[in-house]
Amino acid sequence: MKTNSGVKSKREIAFIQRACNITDGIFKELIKNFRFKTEKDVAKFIRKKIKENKCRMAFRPIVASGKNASNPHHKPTDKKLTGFIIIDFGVKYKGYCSDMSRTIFVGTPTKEHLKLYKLVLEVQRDSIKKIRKGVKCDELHEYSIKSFGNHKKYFIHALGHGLGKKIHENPSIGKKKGHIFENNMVFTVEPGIYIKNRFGIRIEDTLLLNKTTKLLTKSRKDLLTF
Ligand SMILES: [Mn+2]
Repeated sequence: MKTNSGVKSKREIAFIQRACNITDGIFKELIKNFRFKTEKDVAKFIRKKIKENKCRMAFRPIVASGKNASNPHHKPTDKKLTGFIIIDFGVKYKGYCSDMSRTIFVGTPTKEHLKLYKLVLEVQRDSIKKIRKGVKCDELHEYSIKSFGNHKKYFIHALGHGLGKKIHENPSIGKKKGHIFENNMVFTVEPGIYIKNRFGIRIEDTLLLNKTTKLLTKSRKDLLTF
């Protein structure tokens, strides 16, 4: 087995599943105790919980509120939480990464907010359904863009990426050609919408392809409002 093929061993998959379970646990605690005021408050909580679980960060957590969420790589600030909040984090368990994004809402969402949240969720579900052994990764990316319909110009990054010891590994699920889904690949599917100076929405899970596609991160995806 080529180490950079994106195909993982049983042992590697078990470690990634554990990292994903810990990620789900941290998210559950986060929403149970949601009294945070700023992006940094949320990021600090996540970092504390990662340490308590004897893990490392897979990458610096992204917490992006309101306009800041229109930048997919935003760094947490002292900005007060308002509107859509993208929370993107992962842990490293025995050297193996998880990666998950959820978008929650602080305040009262409008009809447009609800409609767009639903759209991102549907694009994620429809894209996941298409994944089979032999499917070309760039064609899945293309399919997800089309699924955004009139909103496709707001989807500005790749649909997903493999992960393992590193947070970005093969396969690449974007414009790049030559990557094909195979059994025992672990990867993310993370469609999003980024409307400059307004808001952003991203929903991301870590998944395993093993005949069917299984979610390794299982946190709830209904729009939580606080
Ligand atoms: Mn990711």
